[in-house]
Amino acid sequence: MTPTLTGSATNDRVRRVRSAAALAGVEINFNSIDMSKPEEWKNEDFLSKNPFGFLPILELENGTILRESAAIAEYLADGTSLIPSDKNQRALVHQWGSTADQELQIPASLANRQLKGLYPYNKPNFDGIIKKINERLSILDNILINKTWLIGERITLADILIGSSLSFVFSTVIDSKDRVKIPNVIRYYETFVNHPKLLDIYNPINLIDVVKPPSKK
Ligand SMILES: N[C@@H](CCC(=O)N[C@@H](CS)C(=O)NCC(=O)O)C(=O)O
Repeated sequence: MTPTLTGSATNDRVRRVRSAAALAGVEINFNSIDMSKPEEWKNEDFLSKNPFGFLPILELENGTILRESAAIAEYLADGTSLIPSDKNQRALVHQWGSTADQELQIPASLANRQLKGLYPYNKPNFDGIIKKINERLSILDNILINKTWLIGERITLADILIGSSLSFVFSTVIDSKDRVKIPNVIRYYETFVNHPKLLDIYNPINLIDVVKPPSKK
């Protein structure tokens, strides 16, 4: 039986898992659901199998439910060149995975929740988060000056984890006036999303043009 991934096609954590499957050449079923409507999927049966209640999940042949998108992506990429055999390079994959989540995706998600009214909007706090993300993107921009991929000469899981996080960051809180300052990151991101095996997964790419603070109620 083929493993089944559950989540929304445009969610970046789902995109990261599908990217790993596509590049690793592993077949998965995709159970496409609307993650933004938890009332439709977060029921007792779902929580009995996945008590943390988050998506995406990958249900394996033996019934095991795998959660955490980075772990699922690593599971799918196992045994391929997406995970280098060299011990140091493997550590670098984990290093970039932590950067993707801790330093980019999570802060962007906290800022985005303020924009969407899920958390109270606090301008100094919001601006502080955006400043930090921009500082990190600027460091990444320097690292990428002479590089196509993050580790060695080939695409690895590190690129999948960073690329998918950039997709979230660029579609939510880092707008065109900030993106223009990081040309190497943008070139890297475009190479990633235009990879022939990833094109469908990242389409449509909705880069945010101008971030607007929520209107006062
Ligand atoms: N660290 C987790 C995060 C998963 C996560 O936060 N999923 C969100 C959507 S992006 C979710 O399921 N939210 C539903 C809810 O909180 O009810 C991963 O990478 O898979």
